[in-house]
Amino acid sequence: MDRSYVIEKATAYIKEAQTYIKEKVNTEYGIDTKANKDDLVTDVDKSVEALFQQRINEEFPGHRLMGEEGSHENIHDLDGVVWILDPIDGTVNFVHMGTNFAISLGIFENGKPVYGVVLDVMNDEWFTAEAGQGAYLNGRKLQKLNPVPLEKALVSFNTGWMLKDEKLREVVRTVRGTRSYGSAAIELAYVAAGRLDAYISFHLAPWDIAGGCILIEETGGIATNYKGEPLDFLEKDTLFAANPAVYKELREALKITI
Ligand code: 2AM
Ligand code: CA
Ligand code: CA
Ligand code: CA
Repeated sequence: MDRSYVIEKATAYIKEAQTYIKEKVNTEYGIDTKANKDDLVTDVDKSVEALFQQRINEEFPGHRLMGEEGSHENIHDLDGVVWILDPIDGTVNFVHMGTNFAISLGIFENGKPVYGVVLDVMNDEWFTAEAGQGAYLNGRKLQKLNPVPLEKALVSFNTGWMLKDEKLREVVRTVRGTRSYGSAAIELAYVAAGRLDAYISFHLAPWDIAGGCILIEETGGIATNYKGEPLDFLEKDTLFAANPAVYKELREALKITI
């Protein structure tokens, strides 16, 4: 695959999608629910995925798309080139807030991440990373992550998880602060950028993490499932992503053993 050409085209498609989403946000569009009443999908999510499908079919007929809004149903392996797309990550934020949502894209070749992008659409922050080339925010190179002690860490997880777990509540008392942004892709990008020191989720899909994981990798962070196993980009799973020092201390605090 001609990496720089694919990256150039991917960037153009994301820009096109960004322009489209900015036109649609704060207008009337169709909204449906999926797995439960709080699991939203809009016509805008679907149109963005369709845009990528069309562009990829035209330009890269040998590549495949694994997107949240339907195209993933055809993907059962990562052979060849696969674009793993979340057309809008943070749909609840898109609908309720009109901001704090992302387009997340990871391009994989034979199962290996080659390129990742998380675009915070309304704030125009482009987090990008090419395998082995470091990660960037709006073209500026992100620094390798420095060690942070757990007491000075900002840790992110959905507060709903905390209700179920005393160990997580204990962590809340230990760390400097907790945050929850409602977009896994943005939270991963923030860990890579050192804005957050850890992000935990108990239920994510490949398209939530495919763009962000390569950012973490390229800034020296660690991203595994909650058990500490390597991520699988074909299955839904838990996620534990962090600054390397925080990864270790936080897992000890949560008493996670494999
Ligand atoms: P989404 O907006 O693309 O659905 C919300 O905390 C984060 O979890 C978002 O990144 C959201 O992605 C993701 N998520 C994954 N599965 C979800 C589900 N079943 N319902 C709501 N959010 C989900
Ligand atoms: Ca969704
Ligand atoms: Ca998502
Ligand atoms: Ca989505």
